[in-house]
Amino acid sequence: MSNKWWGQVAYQIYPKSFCDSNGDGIGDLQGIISKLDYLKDLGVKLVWLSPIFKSPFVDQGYDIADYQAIDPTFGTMEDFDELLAKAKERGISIILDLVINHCSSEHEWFKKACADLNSEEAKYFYIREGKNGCPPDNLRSYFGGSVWEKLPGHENEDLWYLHYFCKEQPDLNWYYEPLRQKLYEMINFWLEKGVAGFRIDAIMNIAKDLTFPGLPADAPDGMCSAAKMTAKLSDEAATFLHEMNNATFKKHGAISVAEAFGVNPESLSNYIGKDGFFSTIFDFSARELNEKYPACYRYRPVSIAKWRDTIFASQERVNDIGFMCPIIENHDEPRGVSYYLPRHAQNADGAKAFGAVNVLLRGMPFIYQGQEIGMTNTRFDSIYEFDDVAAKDNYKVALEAGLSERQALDILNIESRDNARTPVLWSDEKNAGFSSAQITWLKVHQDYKNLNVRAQQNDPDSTLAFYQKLIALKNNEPYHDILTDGKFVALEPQAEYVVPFARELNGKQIQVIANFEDSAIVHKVTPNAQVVLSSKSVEIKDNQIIIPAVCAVVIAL
Ligand code: TEU
Ligand code: CA
Repeated sequence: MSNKWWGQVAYQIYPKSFCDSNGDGIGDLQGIISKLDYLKDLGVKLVWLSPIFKSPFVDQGYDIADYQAIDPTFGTMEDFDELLAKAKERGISIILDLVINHCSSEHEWFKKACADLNSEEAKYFYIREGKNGCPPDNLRSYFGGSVWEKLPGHENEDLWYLHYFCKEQPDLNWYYEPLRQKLYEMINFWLEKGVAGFRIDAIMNIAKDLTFPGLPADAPDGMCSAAKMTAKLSDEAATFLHEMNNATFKKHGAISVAEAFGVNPESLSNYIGKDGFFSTIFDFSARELNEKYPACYRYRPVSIAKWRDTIFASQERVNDIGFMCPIIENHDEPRGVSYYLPRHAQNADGAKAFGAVNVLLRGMPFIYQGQEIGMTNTRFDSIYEFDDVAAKDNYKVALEAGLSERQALDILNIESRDNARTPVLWSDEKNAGFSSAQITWLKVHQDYKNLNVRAQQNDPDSTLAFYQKLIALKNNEPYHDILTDGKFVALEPQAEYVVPFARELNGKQIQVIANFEDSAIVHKVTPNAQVVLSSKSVEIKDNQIIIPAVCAVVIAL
């Protein structure tokens, strides 16, 4: 049995919403420890924890105030060590979230920089003179407004600092080598503690044009999205990424999974090839279809047919280069079943069929917490129920663009990151068994009475049971090798909403046919075909399978 990381299935935990052990309404490390057997039974071998470090939580922990301290909200370093050890006992490796494009404005580095412009720490940030009282350039933050903010303590001077995300997330100056060494020391601290590696946050943004020229405006506000500058500089980060890999991950044989938006396709082999900067990157090609900048109210729905064509092109491009991580959702995206599937498939049947695609595509799939039970978008009835800094900005921009409050709220219900951040649904008890608190930090999904882990754990036909079978198929013989190393081959869709592909190795084939149509399709097979797994009952008759509406079939040839 290969121990190749891409032969595994991974899982993302958003700690604030996973499980609350002490009744404060917020998830924590002891809550995760209490669910390790659940994760073992699911069959996942690698778990990514979204940030658990000291933070003021302006961007839900992606604003780190101390890279080597656990935030008390989540527990203590002893809790973390216990989690690491108990996960290891269950064959589960832990990777942490490496947020190094920026830190928190509460970090001591930034406080020292503001207190003394001649300090060493002042060189860790981008502090620049304005232009006659205006920001140095016209870039717009990912969270709205200028990427420049007046430097605290110097408000009556024309001094600004750079933040590609919110103003409480000052960008770190990667062009200052001592800062990079500080970051590498921190990375090695965690690797020496026994974490298996990292998911690397927003890493393409570390490349900057130090002349800060700005870009032509992409909206009436006269600004241009910072994402466009990052895309323009996408090959600039290479030197830093190569240096970081050699100074940290490579030395420890660690796995590194980068959140790399906008990688230049010609440079992909530098990122995920044999000697790539990273072990792998997430496949965001479907997410990137929806150019949400400068505002999410301009989103365009992405059909499962468009999703298929985009992901298939990405799979074919990567076949001979390396491996990526297929996802259908994460903590930054709405639930995949709600976002990509036609309305008649936004249910358990659709969740199972989409799961078959996610888990069996080539690469290391990440399942996002709650995806395995078929969680869909949560219904938010007021802007005050949203928590996300991006949601609040998108709402403001939508109203400024002339949309009504109802229209803006409807779009946030489709697009907001909060859709993925509501508590995991463990049972039909209060707060869906997530917490014993009076209220939870974010509202609980409206369907928790029927849609929850406990209701599915004893149901062999549940979404959860189907995910366990899918993951077991990949984890075990006889299909582990073909599902690990098998080439991706796109098959001809029998209809618009069909996602058909194969994995090929040494003359053998595993076919995955996911039918998201609202009617059955016919799939022709060769005489030696055998149905390995199916989300609804099917049979092979006269060398063909009638695949019912909203059903996925896995066939061995
Ligand atoms: O996201 C980086 C990022 O560029 C996209 O996720 C996008 O900008 C964001 O979703 C806004 O819509 C990473 C983290 O995944 C995200 O949660 C953080 O907010 C962000 O970096 C800043 O650390
Ligand atoms: Ca708690």
